[in-house]
Amino acid sequence: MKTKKNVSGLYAIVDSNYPAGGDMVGLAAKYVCGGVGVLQLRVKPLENSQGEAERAKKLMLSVASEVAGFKKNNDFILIINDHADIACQVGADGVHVGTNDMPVTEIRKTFGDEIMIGFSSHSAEEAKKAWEMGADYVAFGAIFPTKTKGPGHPVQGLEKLREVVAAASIPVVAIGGICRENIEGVLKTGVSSVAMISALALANDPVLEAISYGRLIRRFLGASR
Ligand code: TZP
Ligand code: MG
Repeated sequence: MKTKKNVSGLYAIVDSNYPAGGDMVGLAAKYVCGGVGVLQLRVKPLENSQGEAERAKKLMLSVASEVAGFKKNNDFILIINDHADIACQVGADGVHVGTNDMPVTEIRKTFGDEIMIGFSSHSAEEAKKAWEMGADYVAFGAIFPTKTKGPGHPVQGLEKLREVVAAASIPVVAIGGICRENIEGVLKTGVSSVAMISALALANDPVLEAISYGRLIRRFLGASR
């Protein structure tokens, strides 16, 4: 059996709506060039209709197939948001799901032990479910206010993040509104990894930004562990 790698360091997310209509493969290439440890591809339907869900899934398959090709010459963990079947089809490392997706236990049963499973949690109770169900890592957020997830999304703050990290038996990935001004507080909680969408996608030079955040995170986690 393949040994599963642990999620750690900078976790970059390429989101189809951020920027809307952007070149997902091009941005993924930049993050890989910037040495990210983990890269997630995220394509959300723009509206609640079967046609739109199909369009989004088709786009995901095409982007994921291309980005999986980068794994030949680069060492990074590739995660597909929502679609375990696409993750397996393109040879990605894992899938990331939330409470409204295929349950973690069912993904395990269907796709086996080798697939890495990440679970999105938005409360300490939901986070606990992640390790109880057999996920490999848990994402917790939004830590800070963020426009990327849309309005009405609960903000958890650093204190709750600290509690989740202390209770967790699997790596914790912090997400939501994390940027240069607040990342040190996040790293001090003992998280394994920091996920970002806008702080990387909006940078003048996403390659340099990924390199810089990656170094900062490694330096901090290396020094404190
Ligand atoms: N889940 C919780 S917050 C969030 C997601 C997908 C958005 C993260 O984006 P950003 O731009 O890094 O705040
Ligand atoms: Mg989902």
